[in-house]
Amino acid sequence: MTRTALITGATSGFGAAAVRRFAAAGWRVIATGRRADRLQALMDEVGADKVHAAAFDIRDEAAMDAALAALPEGFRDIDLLVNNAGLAQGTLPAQTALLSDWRTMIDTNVTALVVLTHRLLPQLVERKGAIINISSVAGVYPYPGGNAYGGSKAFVSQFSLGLRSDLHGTGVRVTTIEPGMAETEFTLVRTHGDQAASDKLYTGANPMTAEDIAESIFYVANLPPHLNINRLEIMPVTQSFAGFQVARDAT
Ligand code: NDP
Ligand code: 8X3
Repeated sequence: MTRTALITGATSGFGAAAVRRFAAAGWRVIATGRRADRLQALMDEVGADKVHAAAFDIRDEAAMDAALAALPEGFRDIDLLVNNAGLAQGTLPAQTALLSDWRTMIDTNVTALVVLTHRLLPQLVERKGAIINISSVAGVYPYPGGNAYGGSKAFVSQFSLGLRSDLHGTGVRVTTIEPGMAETEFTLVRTHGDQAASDKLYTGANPMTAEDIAESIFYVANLPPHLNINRLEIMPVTQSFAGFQVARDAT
């Protein structure tokens, strides 16, 4: 039986790689994101029979509802929701960070994810489907400049555990994937378009790739139906933990 996944944030990075991975395995995929040209290119590449492009800003509830209402025959019965769309903006400490960046992260990473999940839960329950939420190690381990981004991802991880608890007995599976450093457009977005900063972060670090995470999403989605991975934290070998910091009196 052909299954259908809705993957948000499919115009680049993890989401685009996941669309390719699922479609290659015979899934139908609804691919979302704001950049319609990229979604069209993905659809042209993979095939309109396998991918339906739905371009909308995920923070726009009316646009989301219109896109869901306009799903074509063959893409209406959603078995898997991959909440992947998201972003970090800024690396400044909280005391100098832009409130507008914080709002953008919370509106996208938290509020939009909650709204879309709420919209799809009834049919996911009906179909004994699955939800895979893309959180981050930033939601588990604090680091300077992580402030609202880390907070938004901690919400995603905890919300996922709460969903799993509420969905007890329904057969619906819920997993949080918490990746560490992966080279995508993430740092370009975080730095408001600073390609040099993005290159500097990843050069020589052997980071994870979008395909690594797409493969993990695919693995989780294709486990036998009696198994649920609650959370999956993944880092490149080159990344690990730093110690606490101590501020000392001037001597
Ligand atoms: P990318 O920047 O490459 O992709 C982000 C995707 O999110 C894009 O498709 C973008 O589409 C979409 N998106 C962002 N804002 C909106 C919006 N308002 N409406 C609709 N879509 C939106 O980054 P990644 O692939 O790396 O990130 C995917 C997820 O993984 C994010 O949630 C990120 O926080 C998380 N993550 C990333 C890590 C990394 O190191 N790369 C590590 C851990 C987690 P568009 O701009 O076209 O709207
Ligand atoms: C992105 C991973 O470590 O850059 O969520 O915050 S990190």
